[in-house]
Amino acid sequence: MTFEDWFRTDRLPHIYCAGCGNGTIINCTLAAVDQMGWNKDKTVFISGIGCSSRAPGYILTDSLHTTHGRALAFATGVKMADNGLNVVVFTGDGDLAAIGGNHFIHACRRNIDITVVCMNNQIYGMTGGQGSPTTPLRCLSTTTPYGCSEQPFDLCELAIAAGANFVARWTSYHVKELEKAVRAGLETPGLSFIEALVQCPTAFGRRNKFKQVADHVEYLKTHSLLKVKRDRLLENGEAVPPDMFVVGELVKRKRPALGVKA
Ligand SMILES: Cc1ncc(C[n+]2csc(CCOP(=O)(O)OP(=O)(O)O)c2C)c(N)n1
Ligand code: SF4
Repeated sequence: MTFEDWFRTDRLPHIYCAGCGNGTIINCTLAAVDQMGWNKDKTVFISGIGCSSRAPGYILTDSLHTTHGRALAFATGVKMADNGLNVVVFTGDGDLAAIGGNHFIHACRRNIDITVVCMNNQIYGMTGGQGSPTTPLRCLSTTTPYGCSEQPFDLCELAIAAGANFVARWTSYHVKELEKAVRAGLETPGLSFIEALVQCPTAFGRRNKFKQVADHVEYLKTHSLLKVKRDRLLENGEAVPPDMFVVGELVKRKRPALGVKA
C-alpha cells in the first residue's frame, strides 16, 4: 500500500485554502501510518473542530469528528473501550490547548496509548483568525489587533511536563523528519505528541508579513533550532535566540501507560 490508499478521494475537493500547510501534515501522518502496516478496520482517526480537525473526513477508516476541544476525551473513550484499536488524533492549537487544554494535560498524565498530531498554525483558522494560546508575542490576530501581549504556550513543554512518553516538534518544511517523528510516535506505547508548525496564509500569514506562502515556510525553516544545537548552547551557558523554536525528538521514555495492547 501507499499513503494514497488511505485517502477518501470521494471527499475531494477538500476545504483547505490554497497554500495551507495542513495537507502536508496529513500526508506525512498517513505515510507513517502506512509504514506501520496497520489494518484500516483497526485504525480510528479522531478530531475536534477546526480546519485541522477536518482531516479525518478525508481518510478511509472509521473516524470521529467530535466537538471543539473534545478530541482527546473521545479518543480516550475509544481506546479504553477497545485497546486493540490504533487511535490517531488530529487537532489544532486552539482545539488542543485553549478549549481542550485540560483534556490535553490529563491525556498526557494518563499517558494513554494514542498518537496526537497537532497542526499548530498559531491562530484560530476556521473562525477567521482570533488569537490562540500559541499566538507568538507581537503577532497580529483579530483579537490582538495591536500585537499579542501574552506569553504563548510551548505545547511540547506542556506535554513533557504532563507526562507524555513521546514528544517531538517539526514544521511543514521538514516533511521527512515529520514523517519519521510520527512513525516513532505510533511505535511508542503511551501518549505520543507531535507538534507540526504550519503556515495558514488566510488567517495568520496575511496579517503577519508573510505575503507569500513560501515566505512563511522559509521562516519556519530558518527559525528552527535543532534540539542538539539547543542543548549545546545550554551546555556552553549560551542563550537560546528568542525567535527560534526547538525542533526534533524532545522526549522518548517509558513511563507506565494506559490502554496499551496486551
Ligand atoms: C464550543 C465551541 N466553541 C467555539 C466553536 C467555534 N470554533 C470552531 S473552530 C474554532 C477554532 C479553531 O482553531 P484551531 O483549533 O486552532 O484550528 P484551526 O482551524 O486553526 O486548524 C472555534 C473557536 C465551536 N465550534 N464550539
Ligand atoms: S484558514 Fe488557514 S488553516 Fe484554515 S484552511 Fe485556510 S489556510 Fe488552512
